[in-house]
Amino acid sequence: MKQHLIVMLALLLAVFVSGCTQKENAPQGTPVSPSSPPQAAQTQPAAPEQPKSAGNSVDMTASGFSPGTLTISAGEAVTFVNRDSKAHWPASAVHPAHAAYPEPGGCIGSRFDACRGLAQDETFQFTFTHKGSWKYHDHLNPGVTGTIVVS
Ligand SMILES: [Cu+2]
Repeated sequence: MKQHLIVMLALLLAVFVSGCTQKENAPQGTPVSPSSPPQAAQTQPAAPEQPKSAGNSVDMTASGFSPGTLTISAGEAVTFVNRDSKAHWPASAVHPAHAAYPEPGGCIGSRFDACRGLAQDETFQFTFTHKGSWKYHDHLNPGVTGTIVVS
């Protein structure tokens, strides 16, 4: 009887040992996956989005608006800059109603209106959403005019 038990134990031991060896051998047979290449520079730095108004500006000087005609795309803003020592007031044509630009609001006839004289170096920015050729003037010098073409 004892012999039988010993044989059983020996068998169990043999199975146990072979199990261990198989476990140890397994990794050697499996292909080693190549380590992933190092990530090249996490992500491309996103270029900062330029404001749409970049570059669209009209200077107001003693000799009028410069440029006299400025062409932009719908949705872009234009910055009117007073480069003169005297005040200037950019506003939509036609003086005195100021209603040519078809966007209600503002102080007289449309939203395209600075609503006051701008002192030297002061600016007025307006975003044009309506396509068309929009004349404007200096409300303090109504004979001085300019045009914004919105395409
Ligand atoms: Cu006016």
